[in-house]
Amino acid sequence: MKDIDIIFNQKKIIVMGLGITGIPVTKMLMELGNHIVAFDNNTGLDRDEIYSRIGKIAKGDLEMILAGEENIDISLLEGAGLVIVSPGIPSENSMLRAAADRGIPVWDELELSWRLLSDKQRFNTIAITGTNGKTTAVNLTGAILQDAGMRVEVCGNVGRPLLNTIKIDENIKRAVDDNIIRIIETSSFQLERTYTFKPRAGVLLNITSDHMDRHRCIEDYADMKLKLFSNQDISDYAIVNMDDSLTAEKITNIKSRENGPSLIKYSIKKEKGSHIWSGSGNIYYDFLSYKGKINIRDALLMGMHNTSNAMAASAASLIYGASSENTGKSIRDFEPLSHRMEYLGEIAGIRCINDSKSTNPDSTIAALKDFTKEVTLIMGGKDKNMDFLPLLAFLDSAVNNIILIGRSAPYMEDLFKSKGNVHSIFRCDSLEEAVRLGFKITIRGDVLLLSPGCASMDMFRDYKDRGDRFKRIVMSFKE
Ligand code: UMA
Repeated sequence: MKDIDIIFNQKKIIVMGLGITGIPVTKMLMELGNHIVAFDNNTGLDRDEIYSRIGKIAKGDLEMILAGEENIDISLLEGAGLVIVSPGIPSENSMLRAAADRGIPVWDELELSWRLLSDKQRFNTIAITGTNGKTTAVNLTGAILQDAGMRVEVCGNVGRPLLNTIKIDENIKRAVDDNIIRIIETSSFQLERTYTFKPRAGVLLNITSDHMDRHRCIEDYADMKLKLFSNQDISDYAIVNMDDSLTAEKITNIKSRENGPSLIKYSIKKEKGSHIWSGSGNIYYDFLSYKGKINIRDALLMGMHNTSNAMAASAASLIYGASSENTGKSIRDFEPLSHRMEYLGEIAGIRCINDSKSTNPDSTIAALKDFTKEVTLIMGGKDKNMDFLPLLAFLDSAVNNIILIGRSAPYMEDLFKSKGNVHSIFRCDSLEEAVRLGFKITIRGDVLLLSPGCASMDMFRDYKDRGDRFKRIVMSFKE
């Protein structure tokens, strides 16, 4: 029996986590007639809502257990053939450790979905990973290929599991419809429990400090990201950002592999032996049989980091047959996504920008790169044991005032006061208070920027909730 056959054999399967991935996984496995035991450590989840999201399914059945980790009965693993785990659940979880001890396979939803794809469908995959810029890069690649007339599905960590793009034919035990190009945003959490994943084009945007509460150190985190390339062979492409020092260092491993993927390197300037570079409003490319230039002058996406994202998206799109002209037009027309350097306009004489998606120090660095001493920066939130030292130089060059919020505020205040050069550091208990202070202390014509560099969950539901509230508060100053 092949591994994937297990899901067609009406078996007992464990699903860990009933969130964005766990619910469609449970639904699909029930539709195939399996007996599902689903766990979630959040005892506050609404059972009725979960049942209604799964819908009425004639086949299969579901045993739902909502309990703290310490109250979960490991013996429920008895007779189970497979565990599908949500990305946010760490491998130290007692149920996962017990499954590993018993030799029961533990897969991420990405692994499950990948095993259901046909060879042609796998050939039509682009996977994009990196600490920052993933969501912009997948959406931009999707826009380019769609504008070029192709059928595309943007999925993965972007908030839409790969499984949601798949329709299974039980007779052939595979997904149907070969003519879709799937662009998959891939996180380190997903890659951790992925084994056979082999995208035709893999893109690594950057690796900087993030999720250090989950991965023990930056090396472990980098190793997870590099799993993107580990199954690739000579028929595949590894597209990498040479401006990112850790990425540039780690790709030696890809270079030295016999029959490894074609390495396509990009950087803002040509010097780094790159195949793709930028200059005078253009992206230039010269790799394999591809050579030409793409006009990106007056693109709506701002900043050098976005030129870099555009180079990555261009490389992946050219491989799938997009032309220079179409690619340039799609990049120029692409509107920045909400909560990512989203310009809210000049309000009470102050330029306001919502960059709530910044959840690690490097994304705040990217936000500050285009400014000189003109920014009042609102930052702080839930820290993930990240390294804030590289941020200091950019605070120095771009920021006049720092307003700190959230759980990390005391730590950051100490760090910035002892090591940095920005003297105006304030602490506020709420975002409302921070914005009010921001309008008071920012000079007319300068910038009020929310770029927290931290996760949001200490004060908000998620980064979108944080950004939406920022926008509402800022807009109230219009009057
Ligand atoms: N849960 C437990 N025990 C735990 C942890 C979580 O029972 O120890 C439960 C939670 O109560 C929740 C469920 O597991 O009900 C699922 O939570 P989850 O957050 O792990 O997973 P999903 O809701 O399935 O969402 C995941 C990604 N979440 C994470 O990686 C944490 C989503 O990325 C992704 O959009 C979605 O799959 C679809 O692929 C979010 C994210 O924050 C946006 N990603 C990180 C990032 O971008 O930095 C990696």
